[in-house]
Amino acid sequence: MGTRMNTNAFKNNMTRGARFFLIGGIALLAACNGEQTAPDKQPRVEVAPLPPTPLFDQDSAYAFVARQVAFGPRVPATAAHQACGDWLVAKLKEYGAEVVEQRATVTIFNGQSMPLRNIIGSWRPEAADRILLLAHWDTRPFADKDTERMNQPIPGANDGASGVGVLLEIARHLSAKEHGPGVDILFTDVEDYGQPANTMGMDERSMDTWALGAQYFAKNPHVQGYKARFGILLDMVGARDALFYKEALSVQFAPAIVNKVWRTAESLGHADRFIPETKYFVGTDDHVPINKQLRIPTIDIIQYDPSTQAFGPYWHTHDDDMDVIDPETLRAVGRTVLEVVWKER
Ligand code: AHN
Ligand code: ZN
Repeated sequence: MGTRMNTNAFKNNMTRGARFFLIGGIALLAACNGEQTAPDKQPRVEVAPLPPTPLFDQDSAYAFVARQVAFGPRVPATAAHQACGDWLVAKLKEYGAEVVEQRATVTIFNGQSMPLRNIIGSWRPEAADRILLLAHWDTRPFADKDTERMNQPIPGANDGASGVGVLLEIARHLSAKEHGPGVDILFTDVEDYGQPANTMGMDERSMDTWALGAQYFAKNPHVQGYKARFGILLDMVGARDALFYKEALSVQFAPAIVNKVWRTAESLGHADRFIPETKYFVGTDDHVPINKQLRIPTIDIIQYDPSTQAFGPYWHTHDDDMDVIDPETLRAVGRTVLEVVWKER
C-alpha cells in the first residue's frame, strides 16, 4: 500500500516537474527575446506562470441548484435531507475529493435534539497549506417570514442550494489544481434551524441558535489542529440581480480577504455585483464560529438587498424557489471565487 502510494506520488511529481520545466523553458525563451529588443540591466525574477483558471460553467452550477431543490426541502431528520446528503457525498467523490462526514446530535433553539451531518471534501489533503470554502446545505424547516403555511419548510433555492451549487461547480475542476494550497469544501448542516423570527432577538443567545453545523466544525474540525490560510462562505449567491456588499463581520474578522475577493471580482468585470461598500446586516452566519474558534480569517459572500436593507424579500418564505435563481449571478460569484482559489500560490 505504502509502496504503491509512493510510486504514484513519484509519477505525479515527475509529470508535474516535466510540465514545470516546459513552462519554465518557454518563460526563459520569452525573457531572452525580450532582452534582444529591449535590453535592460535590471536582473529579472522569473516567476512560473500559474495555470489558467478553468471556465466556471453557470449552467452546470444552475443544474446543481435545481437538483438539490428537486429533492424537496433538505430539512434535517427527513428523507429528502438524507437523499441529498448522499448525493453530495457521491458528487464530491466523483470530482476526486477525499470525503469525511461528521455526524453528531445538536440541540436546537427549543431544546429538541437534531441529527447533524457536515460533509467535507478535501483535495490534496496531505498539503498543510489550505483554503476552506463553505456553504450550508440544509433548508429552513419553517417559513417564518411568510404570511401563509408558516410552519412548513421552504424550497431553499437561494438560501441553501445556491452556495452549494456554486461550490459543486468549483469542485468539478479541483482535481486539475496541482499548484498552490490544497482545498477543502465544507457543506455545513443545521445552519438554518435558528430561532423563529417572532421570538428572535439580536442577543448572543438568539444568535447561537444559528449555524449549529459550523459551530460543531469549529469545535471539532475533521483534522486535529485544522488550519487554512483563509475561508470563503457562500450564502444566498444565486438571486437575479443580486448585489454583494462587503459584509461587516467579514470586514472585522478578515479585511484582507474581503479586499482580495472584491478586487478579483472587479478585475473580472463584476464590479456591478460586488460593491466595495460595507453594510452591517448579518447577525451571524457560518463564518463567525470559524473566525472566533479556529481563527481562520473567513468571509461571507451574501446578498444585500438595498430595498429590504437585509436579504431578498423571498427570504425564509415559500417564494425562495428556482424562479429566484439566475445563472448570471451564480457566474459572477463562481468565477470570482474560482479565480481567487486558482491564483493563490
Ligand atoms: C440571521 O438571520 C441571524 N443570520 C443569517 C443566517 C442565515 C439564515 N443565512 C441563511 N439563512
Ligand atoms: Zn436561512
